[in-house]
Amino acid sequence: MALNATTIAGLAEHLESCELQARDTLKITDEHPDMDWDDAYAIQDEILRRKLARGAKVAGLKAGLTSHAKMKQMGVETPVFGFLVDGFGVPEGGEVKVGELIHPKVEPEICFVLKKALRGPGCHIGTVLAATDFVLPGIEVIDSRYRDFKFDLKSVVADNTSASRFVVGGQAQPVSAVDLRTLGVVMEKNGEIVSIGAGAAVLGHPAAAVAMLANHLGQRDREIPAGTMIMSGGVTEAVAVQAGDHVSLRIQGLGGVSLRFV
Ligand code: 0L1
Ligand code: MG
Repeated sequence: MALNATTIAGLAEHLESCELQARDTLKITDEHPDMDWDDAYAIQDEILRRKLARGAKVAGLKAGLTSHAKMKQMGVETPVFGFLVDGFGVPEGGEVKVGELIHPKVEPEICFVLKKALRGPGCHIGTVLAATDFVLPGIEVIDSRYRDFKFDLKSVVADNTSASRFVVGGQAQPVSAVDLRTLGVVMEKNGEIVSIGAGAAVLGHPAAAVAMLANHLGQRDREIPAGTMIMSGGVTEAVAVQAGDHVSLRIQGLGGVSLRFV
């Protein structure tokens, strides 16, 4: 690691304050160009520790930048991983207050809920499917704390991969009931289709993103516990939203979910 504990704690406090106060910042690698991946995930861990100390509960995990559309949109080539806490969750059809956010965008997600823990290394699509209880649709609201979404991957990881709000719902199905590669995904904003995709847009198979997450955590001697909900990454590029927008997502065979921005 290139950063000491004091610097990591200070950067976590800075990024979380930006999140809580809806204030943007320049990417942190501008001042810490030597920051490495372990530093980036240590800052993210410290943000989680701060939230848990205030009573938050982990609500799930996320993989990000797992589709070519998202990678191209953000000019990057590697998936990243983050966490969700209960305060990020929005009820189905519920409201997201844009005044609490900086520059929110929405993306359609295929979400997995595990019945068995997954521990890497060595996880693959097969082990993920065997460990999955059900899949269901979700909308992730991302809100990078970096000005104009200008960042590099280490800065994004430190910023908990832009995690902000999410909704899950629809019609949960066992993985045996769907072909996760050909699942059609349609997202609408204010009644107009804004993105269309299929499950295979996520690393060829969305379970591959969950396997990558398990292998990533395995390198840190951690696992994905049974019962965890995992967002496997935006199927399409993210779409900007503002107050007054209504966003709905339908995923073939899994029903739909929606959000209103106020
Ligand atoms: O969920 C995601 O795809 C996170 C992406 C992080 C970068 C961004 O803010 O687009
Ligand atoms: Mg996402």
